[in-house]
Amino acid sequence: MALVEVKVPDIGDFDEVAVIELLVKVGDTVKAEQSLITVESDKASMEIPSSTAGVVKELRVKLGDKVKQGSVVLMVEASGDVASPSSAPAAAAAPAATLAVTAPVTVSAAASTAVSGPVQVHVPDIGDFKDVAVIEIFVKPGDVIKMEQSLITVESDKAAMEIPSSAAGVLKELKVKIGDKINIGDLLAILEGSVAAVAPVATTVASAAPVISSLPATSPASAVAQVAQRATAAPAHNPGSPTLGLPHASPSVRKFARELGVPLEEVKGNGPKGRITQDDVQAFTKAVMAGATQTKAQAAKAPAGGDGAALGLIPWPKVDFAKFGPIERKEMGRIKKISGANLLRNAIMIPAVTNHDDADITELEAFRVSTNKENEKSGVKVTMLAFLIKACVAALKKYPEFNSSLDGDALVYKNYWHIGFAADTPNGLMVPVIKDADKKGILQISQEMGELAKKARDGKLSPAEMTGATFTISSLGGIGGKYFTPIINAPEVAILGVCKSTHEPVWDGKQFVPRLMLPLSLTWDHRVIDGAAAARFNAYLGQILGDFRRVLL
Ligand code: CAO
Repeated sequence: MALVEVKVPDIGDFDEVAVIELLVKVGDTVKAEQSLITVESDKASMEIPSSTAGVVKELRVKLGDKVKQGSVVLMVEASGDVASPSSAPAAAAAPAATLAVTAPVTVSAAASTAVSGPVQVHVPDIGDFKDVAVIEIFVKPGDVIKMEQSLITVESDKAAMEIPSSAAGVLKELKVKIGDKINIGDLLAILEGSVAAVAPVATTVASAAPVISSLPATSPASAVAQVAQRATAAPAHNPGSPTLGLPHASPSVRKFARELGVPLEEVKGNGPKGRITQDDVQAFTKAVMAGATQTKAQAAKAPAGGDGAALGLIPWPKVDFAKFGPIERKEMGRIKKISGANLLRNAIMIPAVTNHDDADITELEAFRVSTNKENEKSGVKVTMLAFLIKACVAALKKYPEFNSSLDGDALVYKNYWHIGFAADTPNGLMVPVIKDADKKGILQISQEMGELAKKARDGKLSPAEMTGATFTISSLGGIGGKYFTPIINAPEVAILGVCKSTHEPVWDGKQFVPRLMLPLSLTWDHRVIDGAAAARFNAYLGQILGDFRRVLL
């Protein structure tokens, strides 16, 4: 079978365009007309199709190479299905013909004339493209349209382009909708008002400056200035932010995204110059499926307190309890409702894991009891929770990711240590915060805790006293229990649950001795923290509680 050179076809006025994407690799079987590479100039990008079918034997270009008409892209072992001269080159040259009219050169302000009244905007000369589909509409009736502002995007199977307005004014009527197939001369829109319309002669040229693929539309007046700028730095894709044009992606990637229903404007591009690649679309899809991220549409539909419908769950069971016995219905309090909605979100959205461990607090408890005796008259009672707060600060400093928060794809490490503690109140669960716990001693922490817990029970906590925590401790030690699985207080990434200490027989290497063991349950966000780090955190916490002198090491 013959080895065939596949060359860059006629790409019009475009000379020395950069290869920004390789869409095939050696060993791939390609069809005639299949896209092989994407090239990009400062104004447009397009995919270069294969003129023949076969197996790719050698790639003659790499990312960043500059190519022009006639450059060899790759060597193909032809399967015999070589596109006929009449069809293949023509098809390959189709985008080229379009590109040839994209030069933003000819219109000057002098070409414009002031007119008023309704102005029809037609589809300009878009080259060889016929019956191209409208895939995006940027404007709506009532919008004030500037000259050359992009109105719609059309897309063929090889390229996409924005169609600019040939006039300025208020949009009265849009004559196309998504999915419509359009051709040169079709009526696009009717504008009204005192408008400056491009003179007819210029219209054909200037408004025939469609911007292919993803770069924003260029106004002729500013085109020359922008050319130099874009030649070195194409606009970086800023996911999530409103853009005038399309996200920075090739037509095939956009088609791929459309097929999956992926909102491309929310995908972060990791390709050259922030370009969105097929891998980026796949990674975004996986993240959404795994629940690690949400599309904006999903976030908008998220349940407030919910019945689970938005999560695709079966409805909450509705039972007529009165059928089974006497009942009394009481509306839940405000705090319970608020904390309930927060707990639900945190339980659903955080991939949480809990590690259980025990700390030997025999000596620490003896110290606590003696400290309380010494300070009897001060009125400040020291409980184990104050020591736990101090020990947690030390562990958070040693393992800073536990003191961080997720912000998109970034972790925010906080260089302050504000510790929240869950307080049981008649109105429900409240979490007052000990600010700057790293700078405070056990006695001060105990005193503040007492005051904050009282305020919580009296419903007198200020918002400032309940915000800013970097880590939370939930202690049920005064009540009982062995272990439990506390729910992380987002946007924190971990929480420590503490239960009642008990004397247990512990093997000291020779014999069992009675030791006071404190059960610890650490829940952590698996997106941020690994199991090994969590085990180390717990182990270190246990060591400190066993001997606080370790904090000094
Ligand atoms: N093991 C054994 N005893 C413990 C202990 C532990 N881990 N922690 C506290 N105790 C003891 C104290 O020493 C105290 O004993 P004495 O009365 O004999 O001195 C007694 O239990 C009561 O302590 P406390 O609960 O008043 O004090 P605290 O500092 O431990 O806790 C506060 C303060 C506000 C956190 C607590 O009162 C509280 O509200 N806890 C509940 C938190 C909660 O609801 N968490 C669940 C959240 S998830 O739904």
